[in-house]
Amino acid sequence: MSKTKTKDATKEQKQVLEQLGQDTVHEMLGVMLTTRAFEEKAEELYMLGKTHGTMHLSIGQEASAIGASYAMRRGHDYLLNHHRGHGHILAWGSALNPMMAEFLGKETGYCRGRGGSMHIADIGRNNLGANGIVGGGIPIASGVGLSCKLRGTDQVCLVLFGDGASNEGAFHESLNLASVWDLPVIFYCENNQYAMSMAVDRAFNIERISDRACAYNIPGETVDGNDFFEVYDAVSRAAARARAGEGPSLIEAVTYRWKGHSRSDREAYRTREEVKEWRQRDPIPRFAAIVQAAGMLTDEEFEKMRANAAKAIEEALAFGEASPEPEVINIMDGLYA
Ligand SMILES: Cc1ncc(C[n+]2csc(CCOP(=O)(O)OP(=O)(O)O)c2C)c(N)n1
Ligand SMILES: [Mg+2]
Repeated sequence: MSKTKTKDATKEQKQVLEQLGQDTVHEMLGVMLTTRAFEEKAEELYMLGKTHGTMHLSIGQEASAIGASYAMRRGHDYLLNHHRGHGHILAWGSALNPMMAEFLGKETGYCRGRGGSMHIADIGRNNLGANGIVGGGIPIASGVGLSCKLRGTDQVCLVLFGDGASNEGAFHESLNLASVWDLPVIFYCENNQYAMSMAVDRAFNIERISDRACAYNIPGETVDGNDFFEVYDAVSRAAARARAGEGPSLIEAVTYRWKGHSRSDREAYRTREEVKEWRQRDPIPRFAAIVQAAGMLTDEEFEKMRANAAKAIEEALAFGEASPEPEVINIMDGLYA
């Protein structure tokens, strides 16, 4: 880790880390490392044909998941994640074993093996899951926000979606309604520069996706999605605003996916140099270096976290592999019409 050491942590960064406390900061680093290890294993399992359906990796986007989730009251507030969502689910505090089991399509998985990689919901923690329809979570979030408002709770709904999703009609309709009704929703766009093979500079004629907030008279802000502190700060402010009854916000987190859109992607639309350049902005050592500069992490502790993450993945894999497949007789369970 010493190779990536930054000069120092700023006063503001130290303040945030102190407020969170060392245990939480270590937990967050652990989740980032576990997410990375989960996805590296997921890729391996996919190549071995041990999983079904498709898979979207968020390697390189870990600071976004952690920063956004830890700024919320995870488990009390609502989350709608998206297809590239392994990191969102772990950051929201869900358990690794049922997650790995779901990935493997086993009965012990969060959705009893019916959902797989893309549909891991954890309703017990108010994670309402992802959607196979790009942007499908965005109108649901406005509905959740309306529900919170009508029930008079203090909950806020965080909905995550990609740059591609923000070019859909449902995005505009949902922001409009949430704004008109002052709904407690945080619209959080992970701009990872591509929607499948479509680069953002070919898909948008505006400088920033967050500029669209002004059309709905709500705050819009762009942050460095690979910087935990920027994400955490923006989402914290948006959550406070929503909780105070002041309505929704739009946040754009600029980040990058290191891997292809899905495993079948030949990545003909970007250069190796571009990927290499973004790999140097790895959000995990970047955050770890600041935590270390703030005196809250040693090299030994970081190495131990890395080892713990690898061990947890092996244990989860053993759990998943030993779990039963869903039985055909139960195939209609959970199906509603
Ligand atoms: C309505 C709809 N259109 C198209 C697709 C096919 N599709 C799946 S993921 C994806 C790209 C989404 O890009 P973005 O929203 O930027 O998220 P990212 O994959 O980059 O995380 C597309 C076009 C779909 N699933 N649903
Ligand atoms: Mg994208």
